[in-house]
Amino acid sequence: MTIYRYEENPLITPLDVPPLHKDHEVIGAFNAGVAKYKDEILLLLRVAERPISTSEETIKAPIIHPETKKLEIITFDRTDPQYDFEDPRMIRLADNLDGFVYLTSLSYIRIARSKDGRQFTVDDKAFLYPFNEYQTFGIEDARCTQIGDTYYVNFSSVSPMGVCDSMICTTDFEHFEDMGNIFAPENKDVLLFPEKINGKYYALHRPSLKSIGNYDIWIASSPDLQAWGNHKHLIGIQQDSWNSGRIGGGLVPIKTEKGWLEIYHGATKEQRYCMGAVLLDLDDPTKVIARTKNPIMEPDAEYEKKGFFGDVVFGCGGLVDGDKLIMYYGVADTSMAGCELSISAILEQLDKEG
Ligand code: MAN
Repeated sequence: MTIYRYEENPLITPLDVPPLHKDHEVIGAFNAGVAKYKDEILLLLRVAERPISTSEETIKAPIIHPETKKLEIITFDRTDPQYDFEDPRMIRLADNLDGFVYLTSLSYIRIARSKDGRQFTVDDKAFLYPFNEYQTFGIEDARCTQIGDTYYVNFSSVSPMGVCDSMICTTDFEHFEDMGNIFAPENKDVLLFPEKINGKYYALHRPSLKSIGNYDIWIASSPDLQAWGNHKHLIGIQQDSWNSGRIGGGLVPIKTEKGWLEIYHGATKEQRYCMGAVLLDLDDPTKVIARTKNPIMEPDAEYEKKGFFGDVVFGCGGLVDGDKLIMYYGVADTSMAGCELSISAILEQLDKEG
């Protein structure tokens, strides 16, 4: 697959984003949802801020207090044997690595705007800042679907109650209407199809199973974008491959002559993240027509391999211009990059490998 990565990459780095909180540093501006609004391209950035560390011996975890709604910092002693500090993204219980305790940064959604798609200016304020008790650990990884004049934004709400999927809608990217949590924990990577199909809305979602089953992609439908049902397993992880650990929806599905083209992410058990493609039936997107065996994109450039959490390409949105897919994607849980791919080339790969 020929991928044209922009010369300006990474397009937005943490250095381009001044922190909103005093004594904090921005460690990530990544995994952005994408929207075309008026004459601008908007990236709905996930901005991660962490308290600046003042000592090597401690590590700090930021949370929004559920009652006071104020930012609080909890300090851990790095030598405390109760905890595991191996994963830079979180603090876990040493005797139960699945037992999640705190995140080391707080994420929220901030908008970056561009006229040419390469030079972006980041807003001074947040667009979506934790606003309820499901978001005390932050808001992450937005996907944005335009239906008519309304933009629906799906994102992960993270709190000690789990990671659930919430939705807001907006018509101006200034104000929004809260549409609540549409998928219960643990679930991530929710995105809406851009139109009704046979009278129903469709969404992809990714339940994160803890007892039986894998981190696979599911599909659900809804008459009104609120009540989601008819859940079906869409595609699963593949053993011994680039997507053996987990998969999840990536870009808003693209309507092509051959079917709905979904570009999704997949990771190995060691958490190397690539992008793959799956083609779904135009009239019934619960039917899979083809799926690429090999990824369409792998971490390759230096900025994709090295960062806060390296070896990650993570696309949450794109723009279509004829045969050209402009994909904006998070790199190494740190920055944003842009690239262009040919839609017909992706469809050819699906034809060959599917
Ligand atoms: C994983 C990673 C983190 C994220 C948490 C909570 O550990 O995706 O970046 O903050 O989950 O969603």
